[in-house]
Amino acid sequence: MITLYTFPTPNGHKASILLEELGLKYRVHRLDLMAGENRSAAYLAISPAGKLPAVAEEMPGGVTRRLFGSGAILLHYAECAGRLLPTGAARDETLCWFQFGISDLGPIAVDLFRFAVRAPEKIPYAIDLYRTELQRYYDALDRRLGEATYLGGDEYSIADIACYPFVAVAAEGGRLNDQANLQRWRALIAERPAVQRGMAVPT
Ligand SMILES: N[C@@H](CCC(=O)N[C@@H](CS)C(=O)NCC(=O)O)C(=O)O
Repeated sequence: MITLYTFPTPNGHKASILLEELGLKYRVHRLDLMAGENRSAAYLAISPAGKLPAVAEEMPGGVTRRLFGSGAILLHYAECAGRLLPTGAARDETLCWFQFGISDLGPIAVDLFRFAVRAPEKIPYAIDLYRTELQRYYDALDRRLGEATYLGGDEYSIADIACYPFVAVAAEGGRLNDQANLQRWRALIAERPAVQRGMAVPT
């Protein structure tokens, strides 16, 4: 059985969308961040920096597999299932946009949130820097989606899952008005029943 340790955030939603898309059976453990559960010794044994999402999977022979970070979770289960990661010509583009979602789009969106919303003291330089950088990423996604249906090409893949939750947050905030291709793609992904279920985890 797979246990998904998560919280309602874009990084957590990447993992729950993936598990829903693959139809894998899993139980959800909603981390109590307010109580510091993600910094407990038990959770640090699964996710060494106390970050979510993470997965613990009971394997035959009493062994537990742990995976931490949305990227590792997406890649691992897509490879195991032989789905959502093309093996042919689209693999390179899929991996590039997958990585873009994990290491560019996600971290910059989180940093903008920290400086623009969370920071007790608002620093205009930092807010402008992250807002401009994030805009640059939305523009890159928009150009790519002007030439292909999905980020990897003709097929829906882990590249789309790696980017979608952060794009959905931007769309809800009314920040995608100039990116028609990105809006078209967001609506297409949002229609998927597995995406709708994954975005509702944890309840
Ligand atoms: N690179 C990681 C980033 C994970 C991350 O930053 N998770 C945030 C939630 S979106 C978190 O764990 N926040 C709680 C904390 O930092 O204590 C991934 O893609 O999963």
